[in-house]
Amino acid sequence: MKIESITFQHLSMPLVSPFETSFGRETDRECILITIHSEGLIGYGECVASRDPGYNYETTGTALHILKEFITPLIIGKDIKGALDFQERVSGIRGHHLAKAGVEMALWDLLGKREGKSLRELLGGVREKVEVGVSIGIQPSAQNLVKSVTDYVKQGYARIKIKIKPGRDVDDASAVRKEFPDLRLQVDANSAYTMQDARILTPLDRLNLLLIEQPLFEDDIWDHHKLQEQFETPICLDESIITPRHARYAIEMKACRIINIKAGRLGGLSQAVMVHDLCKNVSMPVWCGGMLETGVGRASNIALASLSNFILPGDISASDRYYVRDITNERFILNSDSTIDVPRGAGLGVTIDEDVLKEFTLSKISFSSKA
Ligand code: OSB
Ligand code: MG
Repeated sequence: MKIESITFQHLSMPLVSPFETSFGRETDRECILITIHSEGLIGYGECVASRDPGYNYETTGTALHILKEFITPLIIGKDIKGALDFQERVSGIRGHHLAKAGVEMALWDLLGKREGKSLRELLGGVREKVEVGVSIGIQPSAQNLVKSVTDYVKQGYARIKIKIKPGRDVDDASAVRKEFPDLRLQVDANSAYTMQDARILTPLDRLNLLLIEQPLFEDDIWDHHKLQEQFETPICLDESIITPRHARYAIEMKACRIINIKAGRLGGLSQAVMVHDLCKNVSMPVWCGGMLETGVGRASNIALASLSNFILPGDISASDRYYVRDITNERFILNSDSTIDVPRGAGLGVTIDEDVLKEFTLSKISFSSKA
């Protein structure tokens, strides 16, 4: 695929409601839309970096820098064979996985459009609809949280994740569990605890949670192993798993029993599939995480979640849970069985609403090949 031009659009999308985690609160979500023109086709990708370096070290600012100054020169005007060829070309750039993954997504979209295959088909997905859940941010109070959970359960979500942080953990989770004794419930700490204060979380073990996500440092694997030994509830790693190699470390160290797969964090869909396969080989369940994606990244997540070892419901919700107006013409809706249909169109299977895109664009820059 000859890369004739590449465009980066820095977006700020107003969220339906603020999203608060242990590392901060967002009312508008920033991201970067990547558009690649190649041989008469247009591929779209979403870089899921946020405005602040709270989830990991990348931001929309660092991602734009890496995309413009380092990734673009390696691919513009070049004939890129596919995701692995792309990974090879950018292998000299250390880290910056969110930036790389956004471009890889656009390449998959192009590849699918060229071959007339959906991303699900290209990746080897086995499901036509995927089980989903909702990730609820920290609310003003436990009471507010229970109300929010109630609303989402009424809408049809059969799995709920709640964000926790020190001071807002056991009581919040217990309040939800009390109201919903049988709900598939999990918690996500986003690295907010040290080994010492993780002791506070011991009562969570009696709440029949699906998992406890990333309690300790974002670069830790070993202490999660020690913590897992103290808990019956599976520990799930998100932030710590940044390469297939880290997934192997976590498996070998018994640092977790479940992995949250995000293509962005791993540097691309190709790497996400590798982690999926590694986990499948050792019968470790995985699920698809989310980064409040627009319809572009959401289409990618849903296709990824159709792979066979995505056994647990993903952090993939309907479009209306995030945005009143999205940049794709297609909106994702929740089926009555808490699933979302996997897109069938070629590539990501989505098209762009140019008016909405324009409205939410903060800046735009394009590079074209000279040849
Ligand atoms: O840790 O899973 C996370 C959103 C932004 C950054 C990190 C995380 C999240 C979510 C949102 O939990 C999941 C979603 O997209 O619905
Ligand atoms: Mg997480």
